Amino acid sequence: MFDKILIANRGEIALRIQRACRELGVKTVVVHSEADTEAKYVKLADESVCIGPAASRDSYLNIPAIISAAEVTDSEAIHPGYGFLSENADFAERVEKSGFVFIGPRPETIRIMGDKVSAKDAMRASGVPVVPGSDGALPDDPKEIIRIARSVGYPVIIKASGGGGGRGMRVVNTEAALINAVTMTRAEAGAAFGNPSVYLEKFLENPRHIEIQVLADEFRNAVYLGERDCSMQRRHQKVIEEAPAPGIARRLIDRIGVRCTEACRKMGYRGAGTFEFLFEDGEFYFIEMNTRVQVEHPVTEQITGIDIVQEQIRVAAGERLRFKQRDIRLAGHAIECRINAEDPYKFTPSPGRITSWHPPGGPGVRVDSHAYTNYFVPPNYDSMIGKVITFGDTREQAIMRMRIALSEMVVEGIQTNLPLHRDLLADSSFVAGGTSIHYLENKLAQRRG
Ligand code: MV4
Repeated sequence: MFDKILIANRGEIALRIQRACRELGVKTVVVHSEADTEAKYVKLADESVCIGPAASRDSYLNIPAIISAAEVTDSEAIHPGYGFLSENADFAERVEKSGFVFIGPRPETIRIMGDKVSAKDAMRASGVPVVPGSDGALPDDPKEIIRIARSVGYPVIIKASGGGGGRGMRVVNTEAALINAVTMTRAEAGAAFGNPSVYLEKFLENPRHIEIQVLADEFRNAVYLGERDCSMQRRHQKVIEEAPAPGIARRLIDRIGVRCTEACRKMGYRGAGTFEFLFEDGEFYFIEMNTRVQVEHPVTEQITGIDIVQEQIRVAAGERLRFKQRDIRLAGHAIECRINAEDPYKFTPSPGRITSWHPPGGPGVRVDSHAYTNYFVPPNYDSMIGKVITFGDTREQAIMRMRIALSEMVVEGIQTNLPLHRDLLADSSFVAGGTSIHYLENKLAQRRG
């Protein structure tokens, strides 16, 4: 096991990684910006290094500063958390070239998954079902593009190979609009990602977002830890996640999960990863793979009893996975509400000083947050200030516990989205389960109109 790990992130995930390290007996170094100097999780770390001003590009995205911090503190490995540099293949490569372990997959794997066309190619090769479409980048010839779209059938969606997470996409309903949409998406993709390559897919109109969590070691052992339903989202920002996904037969999930682990073995995948699928009419369609730990990993931890962050660190240190697929047992149900410092219905950010912070507690309640009374939420970063996770034997119990947790929780001094969460936990469609990716935006539009 490592002696010391550097955490190249901030906020709740920096604290989460620190806790995993403590349990493993690993010392921690936290790097931070000038805006995060006073944060309690920075003071809790064994060591901390200020790596630059508040702006992310000068601190949390400053690769030379992070590598220097690892050198001066004699760290052995770097955990990138989520966001920031976590899926930057060049960063992973420079970490390894500098003699440190990157806690995540090999740089080549990150690069393949970062290019959505090559990611889909890799999945197809392993028998993971993908959305029907161009099976590769679109050619230049308009006649060829028209032929492909006809064979797929309208509506179609044009996506940038270098995009992902909802960036660089355009829906096309008719042949008349096709070529212009391809031209525009190419131009935007070239400017935004330095890669004008685009591909085409059948547009699924009312899917759910279901993702499968995997863990793999460097000896080609891989397991899947069930699925998460992340359909409750607004503008590609997830709001509530849960595990398991309501109403999907276990044998269907198992069939896809096995394919995901086969893909991991074939790629030589190492670490934690997530296969994202759209689920419609009983079928799974792969869209993207995330090569990092995700915000919503706790719901999977609660139903499997596996500490995903500790396992990431163990496999990065060269250990073998400590369980086989038959050892993975799913029990109960978990729900996560992301708590954001924002106006609950206008969604404008609400940074500032938290004058009182009363987190919930009791049976089946977990709070992952770096916030506290008198904590100042900086305006420079993502607005998420924590996560409330509840779990129970059944979905009904997890829902009841979440309602109680949300009713107990008090945050003063800033606005939060707690009122939205209280609304959603009382929403009859949410309670019934199985809402699509468009549900929340439609609900919010009705509220307005
Ligand atoms: C799609 C789709 C419908 N059909 N692809 C958006 C984020 C990116 N990961 C992929 N996205 C979508 N791809 C096809 N062929 C609809 C979306 C989509 C979406 C997906 C997951 C979660 C929320 C979403 C919100 C809008 C659109």
